Amino acid sequence: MTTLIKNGLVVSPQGAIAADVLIDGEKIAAVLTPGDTSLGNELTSTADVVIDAAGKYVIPGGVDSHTHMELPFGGTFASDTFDTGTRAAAWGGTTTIIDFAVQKFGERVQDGLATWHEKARGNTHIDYAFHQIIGGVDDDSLKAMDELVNEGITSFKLFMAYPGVFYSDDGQILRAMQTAANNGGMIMMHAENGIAIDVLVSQALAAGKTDPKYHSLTRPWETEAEATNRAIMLARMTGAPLYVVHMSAKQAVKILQEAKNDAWNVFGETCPQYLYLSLEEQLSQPGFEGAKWVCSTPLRSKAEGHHEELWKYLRTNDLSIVSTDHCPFCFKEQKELGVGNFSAIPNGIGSVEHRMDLLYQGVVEGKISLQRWVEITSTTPARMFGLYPQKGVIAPGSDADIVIYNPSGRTEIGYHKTHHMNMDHSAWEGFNVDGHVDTVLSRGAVIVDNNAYLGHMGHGKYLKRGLSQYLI
Ligand code: DUC
Ligand code: ZN
Ligand code: ZN
Repeated sequence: MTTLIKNGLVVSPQGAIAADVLIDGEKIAAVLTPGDTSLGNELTSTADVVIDAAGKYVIPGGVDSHTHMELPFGGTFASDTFDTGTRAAAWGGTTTIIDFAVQKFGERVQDGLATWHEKARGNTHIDYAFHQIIGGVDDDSLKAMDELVNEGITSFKLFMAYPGVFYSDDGQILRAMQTAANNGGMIMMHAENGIAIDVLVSQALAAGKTDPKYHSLTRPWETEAEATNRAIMLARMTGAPLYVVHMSAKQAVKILQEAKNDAWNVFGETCPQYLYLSLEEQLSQPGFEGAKWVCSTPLRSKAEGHHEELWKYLRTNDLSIVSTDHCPFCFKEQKELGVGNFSAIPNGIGSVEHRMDLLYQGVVEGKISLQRWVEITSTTPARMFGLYPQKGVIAPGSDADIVIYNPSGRTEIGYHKTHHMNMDHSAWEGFNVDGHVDTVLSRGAVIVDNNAYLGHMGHGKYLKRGLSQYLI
């Protein structure tokens, strides 16, 4: 089957051009200058389906390179399955996710990965790939890292936080980095000083400070900046590339910037929550309400200027990617596990459905350019994690993952509005934004059109990834 998307403005990191996009089956066949009859004229005049994108942007489908479907955390599990989470992603114009397979402490890496394949296989609405969390660095898991790189899992997340759960000490981190330096893999780091945080948490609780806001106050920016610096230095010692996930403190990004300026292979990611939500406005809401916004790294103070600095770092490419760290928990019975003790609130916010819209708001407000929007939400994540040019670009031969985005549309975000995630609330309630995801194609199939869902579970395919295409 052939589909022609006509009259739209095709946006890439290089610019925006008026072009028609011809799709043949699951792939993009041609990107044509409107009115050009020298190439593909016959094909375009006989396309089975024609979609008129006049006045709209035609962009590569979003690539969310940081999600946690069904993550075990704090005695419960993230509430989105691969079914509900990828369906919500599709609604919001994300056509690929990279989720984190988990090696729990004491488990073999391969067994953790097999569990993740079982959770996802046949259950996703869009294409998906995996990173691997290494929850216990030892000889066996280091060997497994080599095996996984050959199987298309080319990035490994380590934690400097959560002692006794996912935590790795510096020696373990160094060994994993040495392994990655050797096999070409990327080390992804949750950079917070978990040992110091645990002391601050105990002291706060002992002093009767139990409200959700203390989650942020016991994880001050210094704990993120110190860990970021340490991770960079350890990576430097080994030559491993380093990708620091969910950065929220401006001081931590400043440290990363210095290493980038020295041309080291270090990269940073932030998430919509750190660009919009804050300690003052959300996490400090009265009573237990703030639990909705407990995530790690934590929401930070707007008064301290983190939010504006992060937007700036997105413009300067010191931050390369905006992913979601999608890790949803219901308020009832999940967030509520932490009533009277903020440290027992499961950490995470659900955003997989709203990332493209929330970041487009940055374009509307003049914080990033239209091209940069596409770059940080689609093209760079695809290149960073070895999926390009299959994903992240509208070009002949690439998968026909395409979003037709309407800049004149409007999206009202909220639990009873544009919310399809498996949560009983929205961390984004009341965010009404310009722009609307009108149509979404995944490998040539229209899965969302005009507020109707046309996709189905099982459509998504597993993607084996190559090495990062950013390494120097
Ligand atoms: N941070 C979160 O907010 N949730 C899951 C794990 C993490 O690192
Ligand atoms: Zn993390
Ligand atoms: Zn995460």
